[in-house]
Amino acid sequence: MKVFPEGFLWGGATAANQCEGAYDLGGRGLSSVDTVPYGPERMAVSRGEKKMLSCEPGYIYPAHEAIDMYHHYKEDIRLFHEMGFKCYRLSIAWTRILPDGDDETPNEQGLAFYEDLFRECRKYGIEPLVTIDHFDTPIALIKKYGGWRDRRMIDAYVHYCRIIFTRYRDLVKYWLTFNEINMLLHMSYMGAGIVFEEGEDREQVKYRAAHHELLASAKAVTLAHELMPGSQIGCMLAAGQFYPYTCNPEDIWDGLEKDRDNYFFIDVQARGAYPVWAKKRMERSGVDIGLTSEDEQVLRSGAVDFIAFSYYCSRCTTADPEVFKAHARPGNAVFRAVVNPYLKSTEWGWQIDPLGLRVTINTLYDRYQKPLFIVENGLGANDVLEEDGTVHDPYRINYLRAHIEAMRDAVVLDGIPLIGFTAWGCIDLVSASSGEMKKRYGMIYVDKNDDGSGSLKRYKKDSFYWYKKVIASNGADLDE
Ligand code: BGP
Repeated sequence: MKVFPEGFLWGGATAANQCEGAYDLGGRGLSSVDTVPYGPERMAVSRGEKKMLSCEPGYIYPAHEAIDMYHHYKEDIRLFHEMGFKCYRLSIAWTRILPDGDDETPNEQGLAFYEDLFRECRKYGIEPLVTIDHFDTPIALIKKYGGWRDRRMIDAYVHYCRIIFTRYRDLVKYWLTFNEINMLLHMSYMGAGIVFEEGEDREQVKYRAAHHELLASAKAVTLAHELMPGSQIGCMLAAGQFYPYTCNPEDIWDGLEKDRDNYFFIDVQARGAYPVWAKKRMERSGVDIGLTSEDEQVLRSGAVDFIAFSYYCSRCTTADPEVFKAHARPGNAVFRAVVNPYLKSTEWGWQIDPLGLRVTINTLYDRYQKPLFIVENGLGANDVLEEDGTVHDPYRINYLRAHIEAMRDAVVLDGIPLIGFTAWGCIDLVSASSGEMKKRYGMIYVDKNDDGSGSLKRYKKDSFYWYKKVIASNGADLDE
């Protein structure tokens, strides 16, 4: 059965800070994620509520070694090829290229590292999909400017883009400007290098930073088209529709407003202008982003070519504070939401909703009419490595199968143009929200533990063989 279009980009996704390690090798400078510790303070640092701009004694910083892909990338890409990957999404660590974020001359060792990595992909016919900034702000720029709160970040970012576009124009066609750009509202240090100061208006700081990232993104799109004709450059949303908890119109409105918090970013990146409601909303809450007519021109000419997104789960919301209190998602969740009683949850409390993926795909296409790309989806679970080196992960296969089926329905039944699907953390890596290794997403197991111990040896899980079959059949064979 022919289901997915010819050339559909099947593959996997990672991010530099979650897998490379070698944080102080090859001339690399310190980056925001390098100072986000494992343990109870991680969320406060990620949100910009606790200042930690250097590595302090007594803490574990998972990004420092991660799974040491810096030294294992040839082996890892070979394994991706064995699975049949057509595409590999990765991010460039800004400070490998520019250790201080805005150095005049780039670091040749960093440039050479990615050049070799891209060549390795090309050798196997794997299309690289590159995230320019995946939770990655150079510490030197955080110290100099206070992160993306400052407009001068835009020039630093464009300078970085010019360097990588020029160097990799013959090796990379697909680019993403910022990973999960809407995350800066929730994890402001991770998403924008922001540490809040005592008593400052946080909404004002966040939306200014958002405006600066949106301008930087638009400029990157324009520059990419100029320097790399034929390149495709996209935005990237942490997606997942908000469902109203009941059909009470108050809940419907609440859902619409919460969705707008996220679409706010993509509306600008896809259409090249702020929507009317966004301007009014900022005006009502006294937020001034410093929008000029020149900015409007920049945004207009820098609309993206495609919409990429991550999807793990849908979200559920209520306008009633009592209902919220009674049903709030447990733990330190990134998105505030209530538990959807119709859905099961993962070990980490993320609700499993494959049909929600079809809902999300359709909503995004209705809204933007641009090709879509699912660049993250997967299940974080506590896998067991057996004595004989096998890992049995039927739960991951079930999760992925159900989501690929929903994606197939969106493509085949609804006719939505989808460029590809890259499963998140195709090889085990550090969890962004929790810093854990034991929250594993991979089809390849890496022997590395939360306390930093482990041989770093790679093992194929059952899902490895299953995904290989899925890709070989272009999505027609989803059976185990
Ligand atoms: C997204 C990020 C990724 C990744 C993923 C899974 O928010 O883009 O970096 O980590 O979520 O989340 P986690 O690692 O917190 O389980």
